[in-house]
Amino acid sequence: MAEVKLIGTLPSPFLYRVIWALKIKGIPYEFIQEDLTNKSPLLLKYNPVHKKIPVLLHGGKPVCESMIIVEYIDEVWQQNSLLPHDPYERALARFWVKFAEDKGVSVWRMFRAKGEELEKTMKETEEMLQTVEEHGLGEKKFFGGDNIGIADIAFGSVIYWLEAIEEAVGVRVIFETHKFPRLHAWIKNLKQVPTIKENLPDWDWMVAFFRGRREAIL
Ligand code: GSH
Repeated sequence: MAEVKLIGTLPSPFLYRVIWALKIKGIPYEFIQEDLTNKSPLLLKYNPVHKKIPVLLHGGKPVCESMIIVEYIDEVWQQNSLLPHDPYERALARFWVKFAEDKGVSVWRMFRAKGEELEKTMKETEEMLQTVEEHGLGEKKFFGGDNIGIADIAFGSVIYWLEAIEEAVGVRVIFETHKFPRLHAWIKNLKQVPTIKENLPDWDWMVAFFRGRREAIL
């Protein structure tokens, strides 16, 4: 098996998508910690377009963009499939991945906002959660049914980080309204999957990290 390396910075939610996929597949890898305040020649060489982490190196070849990396991992290592085999189910999974990509950014806008802008981004985040609650989850354990799949990986990094961002920003509107029983059940299911549970950033450290970053930005 070609050597696998992962360039990333903790506690990036995009990085964790890739970590989870590698762990679910049982692929050993070397982690290379990147300093985003002083980007390394390695990162600039392997992701010259966006200069962002995560970057997966497989046999020396780079793959960029977290969800593209997750799909790549799923294609190369076929055990514990993350995408369904059925074409229609596959399309549905990709639909929710795209939704997470398009709408999940409101969480990061929340992190960087205050006052009216914060209110606006919280509303956008709430609308995103409402849509997932109504149309994404149904009565299923995970997006695709009984097993964790690609849409869970995409949303896991949005929702778990949202909980930490709420803590850091000091707003608890979204997660204390109990408007989202399916989402709450889903996140509980997700955190019970051993490969996820064992590979989450330390909660207190992450909240302190985001608090510090927010103070520095605003
Ligand atoms: N769409 C990208 C993905 O899914 O991989 C987003 C990756 C991303 O935003 N990474 C951040 C980064 O590298 C860290 S969380 N930022 C450096 C920069 O913007 O210069």
